[in-house]
Amino acid sequence: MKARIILVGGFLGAGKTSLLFEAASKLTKNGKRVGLITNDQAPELVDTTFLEYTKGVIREVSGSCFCCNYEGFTDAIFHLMKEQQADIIFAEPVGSCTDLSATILQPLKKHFGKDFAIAPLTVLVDPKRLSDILDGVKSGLHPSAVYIIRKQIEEADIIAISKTDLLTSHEVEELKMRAAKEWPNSMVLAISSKTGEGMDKWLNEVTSRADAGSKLAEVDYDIYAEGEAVLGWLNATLELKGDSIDWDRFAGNLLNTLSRRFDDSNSVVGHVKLIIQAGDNFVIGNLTGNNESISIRRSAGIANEAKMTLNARVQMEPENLEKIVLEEVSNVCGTNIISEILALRCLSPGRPKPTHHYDYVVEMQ
Ligand SMILES: Nc1nc2c(ncn2[C@@H]2O[C@H](COP(=O)(O)OP(=O)(O)O)[C@@H](O)[C@H]2O)c(=O)[nH]1
Ligand SMILES: [Mg+2]
Repeated sequence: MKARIILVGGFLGAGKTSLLFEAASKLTKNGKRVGLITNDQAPELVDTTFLEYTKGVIREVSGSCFCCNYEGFTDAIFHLMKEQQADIIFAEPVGSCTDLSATILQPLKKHFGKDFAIAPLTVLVDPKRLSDILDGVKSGLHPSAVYIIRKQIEEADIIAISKTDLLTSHEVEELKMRAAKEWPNSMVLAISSKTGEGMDKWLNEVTSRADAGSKLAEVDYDIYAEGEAVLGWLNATLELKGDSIDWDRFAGNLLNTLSRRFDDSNSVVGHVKLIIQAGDNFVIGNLTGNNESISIRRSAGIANEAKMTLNARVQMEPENLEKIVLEEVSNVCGTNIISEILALRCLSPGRPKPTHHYDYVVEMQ
């Protein structure tokens, strides 16, 4: 059996990592050898740390997105296939990335169509963002960032509405119908990683179909570059030490104060996530919009020492983002917790320069 590569795209906070976590855990339990490829502009990724808990095998491609580091991406695929014997490889591109059909799927089909199977491109969309887009409502996101989301959906083989546990079944059906009307050439599915609803149907599609990259979106790279450049990007890892600290509470307090600071400066949050590991335990915290969007899952318990990885993508200058994050870490640590920065990268993504760009759909033999 050929290995299979499954790409799951979608904007920051859409639910990609949560879906991959559940899918990888499920397939691993069923005896599959699962590989996972994470991706970011810089190392120190919360997603990589989190996905390590699935028992899958992980490869992180950092320093550039998949499309601009196609070699790095294909090296990761071959490593997982050959060295780790992975049967199924999930890959999560950077949330602000689009044009994956032209820059990743077509070249993969052309170069490696005989080496591994390539699943249809799934693009996850948060239901609130999707209905805002369909209603033409400005959610505070820069118009060029909204452009990126539209292009992501446009090129999808499968549009997957995420977090359906937050909607009534009537709302889910209505949203599915509206999406199907707007993008009639794509399959529209609805999934909740939280309840597992829709998961088997989606897994069935991506593990059996081979029509990857059936369409191309026409992407204006000036607008795309602007949509990415408006985001400040921060990845940091810190060592934290104190005396019997409640790390779940610490995670909640930090996300709360950060959220307030971003709201005060009218800076729209793409995604702020953190993972705190204390011994064998971990807590993962997310902020995907305003203060109400804070979610804290799992528990790191009470311990003296912990390691925190924090990733923030916020619509503001990177220097300002770094200043706010460091100030609030220091405030929440107070006099009880000593923090030491182990790694810190802060940037604004440069103009995307894909390794390959196909202007036609490669047919699979
Ligand atoms: N209610 C609910 N929340 C979800 C679901 N999937 C993801 N989330 C939340 O959405 C936020 C972003 O999730 P994540 O998987 O990191 O998104 P990514 O940036 O697309 O990888 C987190 O707070 C998750 O807990 C879901 O099915 N239901
Ligand atoms: Mg993710």
